Amino acid sequence: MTAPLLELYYFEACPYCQRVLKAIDKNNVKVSYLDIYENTNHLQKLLHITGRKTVPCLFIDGEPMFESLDIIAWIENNLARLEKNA
Ligand SMILES: N[C@@H](CCC(=O)N[C@@H](CS)C(=O)NCC(=O)O)C(=O)O
Repeated sequence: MTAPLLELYYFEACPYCQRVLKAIDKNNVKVSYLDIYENTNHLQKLLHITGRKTVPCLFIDGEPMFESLDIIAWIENNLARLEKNA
């Protein structure tokens, strides 16, 4: 089974994003990061796909998940099948 592709829309100063980033870091999970204020194209894409600009938003194989605590729980419950950083 291939690992799901993970893309996190976030921005640095967001405390909810920070707790997700911490969980990703702690578990060494491989994620693509899209800072919505560093690159406003990311913000436009988030808005276009979800109709919202709320972060954190984790795309799991293209499906958006909001809510930092839901995202952290999902990561922890799916660790075995997630790709890790080398
Ligand atoms: N309950 C949410 C709160 C997320 C949240 O409020 N994020 C703020 C940034 S710190 C945001 O994106 N606000 C803009 C918006 O929702 O349009 C979570 O835990 O993820």
